Amino acid sequence: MVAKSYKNFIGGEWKASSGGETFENVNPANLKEVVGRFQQSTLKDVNEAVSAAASALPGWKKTPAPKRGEILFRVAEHLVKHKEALAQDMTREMGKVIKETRGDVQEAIDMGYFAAGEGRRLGGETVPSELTDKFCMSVRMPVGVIAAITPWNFPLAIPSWKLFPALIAGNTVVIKPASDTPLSVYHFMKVLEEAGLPPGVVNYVTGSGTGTGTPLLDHPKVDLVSFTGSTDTGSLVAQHCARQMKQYSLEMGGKNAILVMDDADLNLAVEGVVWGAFGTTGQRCTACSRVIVHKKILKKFTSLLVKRTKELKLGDGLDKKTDVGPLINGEQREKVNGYCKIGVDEGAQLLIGGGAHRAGGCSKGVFFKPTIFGDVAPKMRIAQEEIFGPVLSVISCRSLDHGIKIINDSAFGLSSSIYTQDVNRAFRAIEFLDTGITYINSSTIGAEIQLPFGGTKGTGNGHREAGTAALETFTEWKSVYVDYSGKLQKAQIDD
Ligand code: UN1
Repeated sequence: MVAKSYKNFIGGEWKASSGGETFENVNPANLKEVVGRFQQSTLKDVNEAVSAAASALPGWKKTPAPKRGEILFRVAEHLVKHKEALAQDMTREMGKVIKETRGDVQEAIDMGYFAAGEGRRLGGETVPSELTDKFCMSVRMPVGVIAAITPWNFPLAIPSWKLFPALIAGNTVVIKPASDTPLSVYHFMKVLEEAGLPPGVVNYVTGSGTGTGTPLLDHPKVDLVSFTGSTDTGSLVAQHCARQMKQYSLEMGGKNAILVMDDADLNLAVEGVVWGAFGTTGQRCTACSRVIVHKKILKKFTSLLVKRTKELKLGDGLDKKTDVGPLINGEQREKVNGYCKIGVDEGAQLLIGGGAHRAGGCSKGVFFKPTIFGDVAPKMRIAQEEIFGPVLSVISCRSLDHGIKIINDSAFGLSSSIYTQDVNRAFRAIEFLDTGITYINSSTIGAEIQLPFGGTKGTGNGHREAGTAALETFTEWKSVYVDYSGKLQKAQIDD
């Protein structure tokens, strides 16, 4: 069967790339299945997309925010209508299990409704003036044209975290999705069109990082770049933006940890660790890749953990019985495999997994065995570097403070968790864990959209996505002073 070809969306029209080239999007559970062909966009396509976004900006900015909200509400309604079809296609292009792709679509729906409501708030401040007959307030203004560069692990949710808040605030957008998952964002564009978003408000160009992404970053009419992806690429984004003094928000890596104390409900903790480490095949920024276990329960916890991990069933994510789908592509499998070798060389003990999985119909795809290393020292590379695969390090600790210290000894600071029945320990962990998100008696994954999402240290550059915090990224403050005294009043000047 010839794979369907998908076009770019520019200025409200579906267009082939000016260069005439396309690339393949394949199913990681079966590399022979081509999910679709997408445009290899050129500098010319990018220029056209940015011009379309710039032309649409005045009209969209002028549209009252509650009206923008009504359109976004309709977008969310259409996402609800197409949820199952979107989830099925997402599993085909990305591999994660169908329950999780439904969750990914749901996260976009949640964000749509949330942002739509924000159209009737978009709050600023009114504060007193130091002078009589003078009124002071701050209002939010859009930043301008936003370039959204999105990853493959949350093919719809993460684009929605960028588009909905950007749009409600009155910005226009050009989005470039990851080349492994352009189909989910294509469907998003169809939904935006169906919901009546005016032409040019959102534009979609697919293609490679260098051929499409870099020209987009560098386009002088792009005012802000919102990026989610690897730390290496994030650093390049920052360098490119800095040259033109552009704004940028970066959401990058994690080395998230769960601390299991000696008073924890061990079965609950095992479930949380397994879900955090092997859900989405470990390919979440929030994935749990370190579990720090109190030495008193280390042996028991580890044996329960390995036992539970053995039960996980690998396979095609569309099969309802599958717990763990494939990795995204062969390159990623090489990387994960390389880290397993590093772990063995560093002297960690391989407890389960450690290599590709080809049995039981998995030979056609990019599967990897859920892997656990024991006897991991906190400074080992497998305990410090982001692997982005189903590889978990078990590290022992002596106390709460020791556990917290190990967790904080990381270049990243996205998500953390503690399992304990002791409220004092829980609050101490909330206070001292240096991460943007902390869970108590729950895994490191599963953030909800109404709270800020992001991390400290190398995870980001101080911005947060989601919640009302996202508005800080996508708006500029304007402070307004209204003097109704009818005379020249001078602030800060003594009479
Ligand atoms: C990501 O991994 O980049 O908190 C996003 C979670 C999801 C989002 C993850 N709601 O795990």
